[in-house]
Amino acid sequence: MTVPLELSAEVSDAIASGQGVVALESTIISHGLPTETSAQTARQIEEEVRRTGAVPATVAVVDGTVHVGLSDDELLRVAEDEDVVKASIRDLGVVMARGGMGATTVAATSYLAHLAGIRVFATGGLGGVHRGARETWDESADLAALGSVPMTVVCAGVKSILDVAATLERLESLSVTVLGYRTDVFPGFYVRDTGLPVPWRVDEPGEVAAVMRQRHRLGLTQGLVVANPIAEEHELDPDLHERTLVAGLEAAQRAGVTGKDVTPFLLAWFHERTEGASLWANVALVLSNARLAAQIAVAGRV
Ligand code: PSU
Ligand code: MN
Repeated sequence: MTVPLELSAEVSDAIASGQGVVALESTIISHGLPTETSAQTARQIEEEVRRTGAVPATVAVVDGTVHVGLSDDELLRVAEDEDVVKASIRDLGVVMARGGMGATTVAATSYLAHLAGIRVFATGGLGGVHRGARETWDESADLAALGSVPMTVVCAGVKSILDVAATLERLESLSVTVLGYRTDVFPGFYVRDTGLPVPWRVDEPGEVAAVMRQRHRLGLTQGLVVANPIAEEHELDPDLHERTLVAGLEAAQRAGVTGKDVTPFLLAWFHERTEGASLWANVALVLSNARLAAQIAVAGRV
């Protein structure tokens, strides 16, 4: 076996002994949150997983090697180094060949965590179909990865900056299972309710684990999305959200931002224009997803 993964001792022991493990992405650390606080937030997310009885496995490419489970020094570099690139699946081979630093997206993290034998992954919001995709064809590689990697991804829904209805349609086409966690409506990251129904509702982590078990028996290769709405007290005011979004989309267009830079641009726009409210919401929802993912990982132990 020559799978080029460097597992931390903690993660490797946890996988070998069947302990619950939760994969965590690193794009959110390098490109999704302001640099001043992102390392601290990344540590908090890992701590939340540990507190719930599972082992966190943050994924990133460090000096050309894929790491599953980072040391504090590595985590700090991913959070703060200027030369860390946002790495989706298409970028992995290049970053590795060049010995570079890569922060893995939902797509790349799902793929690598699956290679490592991990079954549950927590993030903030999924990528999806961008607004205006009919002209730009901008659709996140997260969708194709969800369609081909059997990973359970706990998220706060799809980022509200996207075309949520179109994203749900694509998830259906790709045969991705979508579960609403204690909700009948699909959540939209900063906001609890996008007005769109979820195909299925579950109310306990054990129900998710039961679904995972049956899907595994069938040999299904698609992903499972667990949509966990942001807590009511952390939700962004829907009016502020709408105003900020409209202005942000206009600004992105004026500045000629395209491709992989769109999502980081809009997230930074929100963090700057909402006086920290969106940042607060973002951190709160990721912590909540980390907790739920850990509960699912623990419930899914055999
Ligand atoms: N959700 C967040 N913050 C982020 C992202 C998602 O709360 O930074 C990142 C994820 O890594 C996701 C990526 O995979 O944005 C999607 O980018 P794109 O739309 O370019 O595929
Ligand atoms: Mn894109």
